[in-house]
Amino acid sequence: MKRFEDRTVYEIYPRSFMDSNGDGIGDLPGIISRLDDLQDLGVTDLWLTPIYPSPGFDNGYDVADYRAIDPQYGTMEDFERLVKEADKRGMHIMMDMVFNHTSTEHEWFQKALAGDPHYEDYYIWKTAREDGSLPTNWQSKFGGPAWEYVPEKGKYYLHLFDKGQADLNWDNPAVRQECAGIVRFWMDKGVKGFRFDVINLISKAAFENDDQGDGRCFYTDGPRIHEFLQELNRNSFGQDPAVITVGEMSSTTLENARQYASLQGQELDMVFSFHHLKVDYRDQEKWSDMKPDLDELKRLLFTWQTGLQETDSWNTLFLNCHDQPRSVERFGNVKEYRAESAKALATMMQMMRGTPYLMQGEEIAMKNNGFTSLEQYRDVESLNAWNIMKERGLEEETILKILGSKSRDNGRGTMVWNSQVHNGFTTGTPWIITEEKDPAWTLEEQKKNPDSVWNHYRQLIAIRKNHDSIATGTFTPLLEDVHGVIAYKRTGKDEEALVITSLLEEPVTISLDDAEGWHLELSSYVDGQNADQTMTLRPFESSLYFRPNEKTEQK
Ligand code: TEU
Ligand code: CA
Repeated sequence: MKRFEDRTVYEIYPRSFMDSNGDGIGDLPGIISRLDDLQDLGVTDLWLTPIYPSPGFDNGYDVADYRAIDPQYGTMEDFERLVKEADKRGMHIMMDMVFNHTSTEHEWFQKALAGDPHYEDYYIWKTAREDGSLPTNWQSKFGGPAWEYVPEKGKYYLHLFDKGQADLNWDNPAVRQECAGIVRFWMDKGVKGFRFDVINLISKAAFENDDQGDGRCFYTDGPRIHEFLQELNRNSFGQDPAVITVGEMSSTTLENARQYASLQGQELDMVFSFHHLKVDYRDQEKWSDMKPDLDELKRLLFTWQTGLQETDSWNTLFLNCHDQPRSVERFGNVKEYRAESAKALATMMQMMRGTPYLMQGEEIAMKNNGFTSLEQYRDVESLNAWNIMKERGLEEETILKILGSKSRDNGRGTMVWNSQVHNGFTTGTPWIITEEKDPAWTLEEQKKNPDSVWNHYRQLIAIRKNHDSIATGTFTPLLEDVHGVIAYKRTGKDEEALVITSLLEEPVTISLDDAEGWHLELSSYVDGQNADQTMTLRPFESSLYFRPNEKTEQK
């Protein structure tokens, strides 16, 4: 029986989706007003990034209260209405659980600061080393040291992200019970999915032997991580088989992912790993300017596809999220082949084995923001990166170019609904600037055009629902040695699928050993080509073919 194999998740970044009251910030009534568009697209689950009360140093990933709605997004009644209205349209809500850290404005941290020992033990405190230096050399993911000093206590607290995000002490059973209780609270509200933020960082190793690299080896996939996830599963979402879960697993290994995402279901349903989105980091440095390494991209996609399949574990399929620049600019070509490259990337990703996660705006090939000055940026990581790159001595022009291609704000632009003011996102002043001048690229126009990127996404989502070979078939890599071409086969009970995608800007000729009997289902070009023993693929040409599989024919 299928649980999530035929589902497609759509990420909503509520701040940038739809503003209903003209304050320039997207909100829950705005989302409700757009549910019909999402139903038309065919997505089944809506992942909302955090909408809890928060001081907003990291756009809501600094949670001050896990059981309430931030007034800027609406009320709990609005949320309950959203669940109901989504349900009416066959869609489920997935909530974002930020359990590695809380906001320093959270009641627990405030009580800890005030000296309540019960709550002090919810966080990770250390004194300086004997020579007066920081407790360890660990670095914050947003730059600078991961320790913040609290003079009244004479101690430091750990923050792997912003100093407004204090890391929780998961070795304390009370913290684990609180988190399970929060999951159950949202399950009681009808939530049927959970995305767990940086969840493989929650188990910190003993602090004695520090000073290795930036410290990440001490807490990435830490010593008790599998135990913690199994316990959370038992005490919350594992009690309802309809709930689906995904862990954001920054830099996890394939070996760990196999266990996190085993279809046996003791931990999570699936994980996001980001290795394939670091193929344009020069020497692993994000703040660098580099074209993606397509050979490495293919190697990683195939390794994770076959690696998870071997142990009957499940994958996620994505190139976009609110932390990533837009894939159509990163791997495609928005100037000459915006439609073809957006469609090719979508086909290549979504037809693999796993659950697709789309980022709002991806389905209309939204571009990066094209910011030209620092003032336009909002993201804490980008603002810190500016300073870090300045210290490295980079020219401002170079820094702006790197931010322009790598900043998280690129994925956070406001939705391009139509050709009205601010593309229909708000009647007020948007919190971040996005502008699409060409009406052809708005959602409204793309819905009318059968050859649009939006319609291509709609077809892919429907194909997953109607074809077992795509939902549950096995994955076999093809053409492994052909540079820039990503090809594979999916084999189901009655049918096989063949997907061939060129990510190159120039034509490429390939030979196909097994070219018989395929019929073309979908192409990134309006005039797609049939499968043949020798084929010349045009720039960003991607094709999906089906045929009955041999076993069925023999019957
Ligand atoms: O992100 C985790 C993470 O490690 C990276 O996405 C990181 O933010 C950055 O891209 C490194 O260059 C999650 C959330 O998705 C992100 O929005 C939050 O800022 C972060 O956790 C902290 O909660
Ligand atoms: Ca609003």
